Amino acid sequence: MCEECGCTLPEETSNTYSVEINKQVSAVNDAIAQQISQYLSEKEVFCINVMGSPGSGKTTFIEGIAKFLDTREIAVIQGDLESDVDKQRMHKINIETFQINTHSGCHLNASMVNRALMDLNLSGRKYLFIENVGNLVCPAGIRLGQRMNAVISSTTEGSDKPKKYPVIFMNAHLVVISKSDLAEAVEFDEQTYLSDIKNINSKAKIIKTSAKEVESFKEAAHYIQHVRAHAFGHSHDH
Ligand SMILES: Nc1nc2c(ncn2[C@@H]2O[C@H](COP(=O)(O)OP(=O)(O)OP(=O)(O)O)[C@@H](O)[C@H]2O)c(=O)[nH]1
Ligand SMILES: [Mg+2]
Ligand SMILES: [Zn+2]
Ligand SMILES: [Zn+2]
Ligand SMILES: [Zn+2]
Repeated sequence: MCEECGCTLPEETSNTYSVEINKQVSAVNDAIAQQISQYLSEKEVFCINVMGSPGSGKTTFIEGIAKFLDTREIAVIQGDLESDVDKQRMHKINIETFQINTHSGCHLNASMVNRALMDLNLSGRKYLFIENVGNLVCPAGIRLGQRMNAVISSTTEGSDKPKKYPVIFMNAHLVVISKSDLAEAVEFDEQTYLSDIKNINSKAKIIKTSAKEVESFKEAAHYIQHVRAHAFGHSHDH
């Protein structure tokens, strides 16, 4: 059973005892996340928790926006059940990356991020991207010390995702509609999608991207730059 998100908690065992354990585990996680947040803030490293279904385009998103940022200013933590495939992709574009393998774990937690931070060199970094385990449910409520939640949601998953998985969208600062080049082929209903998001979370910034179009990642890169400047009180042009 996952005591953090409680995702595999069978109904008959979700008694007061397991609910209590769940709360305690979550309090410990939040305390570590708070420390991470403070540590990163002191260094003015802006942390983005990149979430979304398996294959939605999370790694592609980081690759895409890295083209509009200085890669020396980026560090990445990759979370996957197994393999270092995504870490290798980051290395290909010269981004320092720490790979976490959760084995059966359905999301990252703050103590995993804490471990990764012991290894990562943050000097000169402005951005820390944490690519969470591909999952539209469990990562939603687990704090990692991030300043921004980005949900990568691809057209190929269908336009009903905000309605069916509201929690992750509710907490998103940035929603990226990825694979927009495939929208027509999969009959993605953008109007329904956008109006559902508006109902769930009217403040989320929504950006469309396509891996086939390098320029489509520019807006997201600038948005992240901009929010970072605000977060650390830097003066900047609009
Ligand atoms: N046509 C098209 N394909 C895309 C786009 N973005 C990603 N893909 C493809 O979708 C697949 C998954 O992309 P990734 O970026 O690896 O997705 P991910 O969310 O990081 O996947 P996991 O880490 O395994 O959860 C790859 O084959 C990509 O080439 C896009 O905008 N258009
Ligand atoms: Mg990936
Ligand atoms: Zn969990
Ligand atoms: Zn889970
Ligand atoms: Zn501003």
